[in-house]
Amino acid sequence: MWAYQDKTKSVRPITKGKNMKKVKEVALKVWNVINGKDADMDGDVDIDDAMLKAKRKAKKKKEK
Ligand SMILES: [Ca+2]
Repeated sequence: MWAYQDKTKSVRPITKGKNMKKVKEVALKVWNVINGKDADMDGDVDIDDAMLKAKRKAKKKKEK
């Protein structure tokens, strides 16, 4: 009885939740790259992306 309860109560929802979390994380990272938030594509939106975007903007202005 106890073993059965443990299986249905904890094992399935935990694995399902972890997978969903990973899928959401990956989807968010891909989305950030697509819409330009993650400029250096390292998976994080931080100051490095802002710096890279500023550099790209400066370069574009110079070329024109
Ligand atoms: Ca980044």
